[in-house]
Amino acid sequence: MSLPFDYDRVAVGEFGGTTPTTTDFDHARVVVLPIPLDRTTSYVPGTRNGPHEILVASSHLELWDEETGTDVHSIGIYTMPEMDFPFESMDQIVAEIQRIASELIERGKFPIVLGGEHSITPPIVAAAAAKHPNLSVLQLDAHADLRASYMGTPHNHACAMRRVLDHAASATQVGIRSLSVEEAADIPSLRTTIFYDWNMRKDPDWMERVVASLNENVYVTIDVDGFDPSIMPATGTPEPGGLSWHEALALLRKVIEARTVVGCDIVELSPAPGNVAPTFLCAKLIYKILTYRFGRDVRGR
Ligand SMILES: [Mn+2]
Repeated sequence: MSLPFDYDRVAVGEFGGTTPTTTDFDHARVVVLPIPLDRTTSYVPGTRNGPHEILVASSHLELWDEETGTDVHSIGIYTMPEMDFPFESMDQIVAEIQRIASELIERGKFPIVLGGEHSITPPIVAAAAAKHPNLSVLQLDAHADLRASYMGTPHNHACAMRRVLDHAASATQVGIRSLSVEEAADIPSLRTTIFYDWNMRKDPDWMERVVASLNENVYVTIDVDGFDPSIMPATGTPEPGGLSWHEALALLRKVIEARTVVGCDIVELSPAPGNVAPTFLCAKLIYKILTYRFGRDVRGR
């Protein structure tokens, strides 16, 4: 077994805990990559604890999915050690994330990346776009994240989707309900389709329109603040409104069935002491995504 980085770190835990079927890196179809980056968070920090807490929560998941009649865990889910950041600059961090993501994707792994702040997404998209032509990025988020620069850096989490557009062919942004005057002015010139939270549900076919906006290959980035803060209060920049659990699942299932989803990240969870529900939501969301994406392969065995 050879891992794509040589940090002398102990794994923080396996996604799903101790499952009946375990796998090693070489045989895994899915690789969970924990990236506890928490450098540019602007309001309440704490995303550095997200990956560890999601992995702990995941050990309490039931493996059976009653919606699809599937237990997807045997597809081979391998959890990497947490990434370490012995670097001064965001440029170095971004380059290291891209190097590792490239290696995972080149080896045919389906990456599930756990943040950490949203600035981890652009280098993963860069790696995915190098492998998968005409890549679209589907973002679930409260914030447009389209600033050219913020707090003195183009790698701030508030710039994540602007940087994504440096690499991806297009973006589709869902649940958006917070953006600056400058972002609003820039949007018409950017390769993005935005589904604003205030009006997206007025069309009963809005999920089909999301799917129609996406190219064949799709990378999914889920900022947990895209969810309604009544079910997701554990994030640094909450916004009222947002997606329900069932809306998010229905949308993700439609996209996964209609397009080729090549990878995914869940970012901006800032675990709240005493309230495990938001953290468990993230663990369950990942398992649901894997069920939709790979459940058919398990059932076909
Ligand atoms: Mn956000």
